[in-house]
Amino acid sequence: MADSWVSADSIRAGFASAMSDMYQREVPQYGTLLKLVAQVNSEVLEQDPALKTQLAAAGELSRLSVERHGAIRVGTAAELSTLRELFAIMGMFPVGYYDLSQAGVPVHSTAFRPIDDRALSINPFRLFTSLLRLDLIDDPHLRAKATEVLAARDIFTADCRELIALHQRQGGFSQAQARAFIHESLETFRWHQQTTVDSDTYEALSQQHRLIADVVCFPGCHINHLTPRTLDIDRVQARMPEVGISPKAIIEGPPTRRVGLLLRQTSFKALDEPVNFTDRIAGTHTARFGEIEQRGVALTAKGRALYDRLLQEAGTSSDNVTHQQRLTAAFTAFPDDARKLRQQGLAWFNWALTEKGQASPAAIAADADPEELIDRGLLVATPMVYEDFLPVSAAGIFQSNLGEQARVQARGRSEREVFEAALGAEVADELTLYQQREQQSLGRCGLTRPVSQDAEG
Ligand code: OOG
Ligand code: NI
Repeated sequence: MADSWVSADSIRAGFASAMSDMYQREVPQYGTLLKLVAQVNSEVLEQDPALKTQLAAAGELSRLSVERHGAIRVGTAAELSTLRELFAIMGMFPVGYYDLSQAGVPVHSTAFRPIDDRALSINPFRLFTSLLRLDLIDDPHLRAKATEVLAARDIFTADCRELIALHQRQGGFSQAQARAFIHESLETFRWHQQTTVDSDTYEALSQQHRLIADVVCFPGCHINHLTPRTLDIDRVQARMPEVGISPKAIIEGPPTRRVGLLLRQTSFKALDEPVNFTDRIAGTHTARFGEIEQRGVALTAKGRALYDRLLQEAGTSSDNVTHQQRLTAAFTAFPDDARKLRQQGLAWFNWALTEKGQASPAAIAADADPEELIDRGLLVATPMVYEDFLPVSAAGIFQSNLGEQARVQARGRSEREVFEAALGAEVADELTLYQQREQQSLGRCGLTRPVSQDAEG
């Protein structure tokens, strides 16, 4: 039986595509955005054959059209740990810890995503998953009310829970079980117009923080955005108004570069959607939005520290042209050349033998200098795509979708241990994962030299 189980990769791909179909029906502007992104991506590839060749060689071309990330928010430890079990079935594991209270948002988070090269190149679907921090609600009565409302709901269908248990017993799913599992899982992330609270409770929670109302007042944890990956975010941003979408003013993250860094993102404002409260009063809720992103190279700790410093130095301005000029000026201090990025230990790369390299194994000594092998045409190094998130430094996206509101105060130490206890597992360290993948790629080329890592990072 075991060899006929459906692979986790194919369950993830099926789930990601079903989620995208559902969100297109729920939020038609997301469908419009997908079309625009697909069009811009195909134009970019047509105009830049070298990029096309590079992406194809890196196994990234095939994943581009299915590549998305999404975000969800849950209210309890039990919900989070069941999600961990559910996503494990799809080959998605918790990577990274994000303390959003630093950005004034009362949650902490991880990203469920595939971790190895093969799974990432098949379908890198990532879900940014936040756990509400009820301890950041000041009013004890309101905190108690929120706790009670959350305790009364089950965001998973009974069939979904049974399928998770079945998978744990069997160690896999048949085709029919995988289909049923995708169908049942989707229910957890569906939008509900009917809230679980009366209008006064909603208002009180919303006053505390809009995001608290978003997590507590609904029967499920609706997907709040899905984000396609574009090859030219400046172009998509410029053309969004042509298709009736008004983007936020500023593209977040680093400026345009020859070797793109980390992540650039922009979004359109959340929609006001009609909801019904349990006291039969009608209202609106604002949570769901659209976003696009352009992914660049993953940075080492040293590279990330430099990135954070330069981003801080550049500051923000309200108009995108000025903002991008300031970023570009600040980022002249960040090398924009693949070799310099490697030599200074700023970014991660995937190494592979060229045809010439494969044909001449004797030319490759285990302790050879990889840069020299590149010069001799035996080896290539491709920037490793950043697979994670930057929600704190891109706090503009959070804030633009939460409106002007008092920020919660970050308190005390990082709550990472609390988060991991709720999750029921440790989160993987993303830097370790990039380093391992780089090291493995060198190993496949017959090189044993350790990736040099600057400890000062
Ligand atoms: C998550 C926001 C994080 C991103 O792209 O940085 C995120 C949320 O709003 O729940 O999706
Ligand atoms: Ni996002």
